[in-house]
This record gives sequence, structure tokens and C-alpha cells, in this order.
Amino acid sequence: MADSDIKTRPKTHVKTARPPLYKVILVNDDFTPREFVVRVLKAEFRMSEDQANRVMITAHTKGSCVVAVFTREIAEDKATRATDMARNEGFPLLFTTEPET
Ligand code: TYC
Repeated sequence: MADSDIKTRPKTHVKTARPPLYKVILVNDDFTPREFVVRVLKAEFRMSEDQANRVMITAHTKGSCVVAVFTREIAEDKATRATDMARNEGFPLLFTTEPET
């Protein structure tokens, strides 16, 4: 049978491509004031005072905390902007990104 004779079933469901997602992670340090971490979370990630406080305390006690999940470009951009806010004030506060598994 020639290759061109092979019949394939028509697709019954078509998959919709979804972009891979990346986590923005807040990393704890010993120097950045808690209130400043909260201020950055509110400004860059549009969190409420309450949400921002919870995320800050989680990073403070556990070492790090997932802040939010975005497509790669947006995650990297937000992590950079948030980290730059801290650098501008002389704080070592760090936001990183990693692919969601
Ligand atoms: N550990 C800091 C302090 O005690 C506060 C802090 C919390 C810093 C979370 C970074 O991601 C962080 N002043």
C-alpha cells in the first residue's frame, strides 16, 4: 500500500495551545523592611494590604513565597520592576521567576 493510501481518523477534539506559565517568587532577606516589601507587592502586583502582608510574612518565615503566575515575559518584567524598586532604595530585596511544573 502506498503511503498516500494511509487513512487517518479526523480529529475529534482540537487542542487549544496555552502558553507555559511562570511563577514570580519573593525571596526573603535580613535587611529589607517588612513595610517596604508590602509596599512593593501592592504597587507592582496590585495586592491589597492584607494579601501583601500574608505573602510577605510567608516569605519571611519560609524563605520564599509564590507571588503570582504569568506568561514568561510578564513574569520576568514584573520581577525585574519589583526588584528595581528595591535597588532604587538600596535594599537587597529579590524577586525571581521559575517555570510552573
Ligand atoms: N526578613 C525581613 C525583615 O525581617 C522582611 C522581609 C520579608 C524581607 C520578606 C524580604 O521577601 C522578604 N526585615
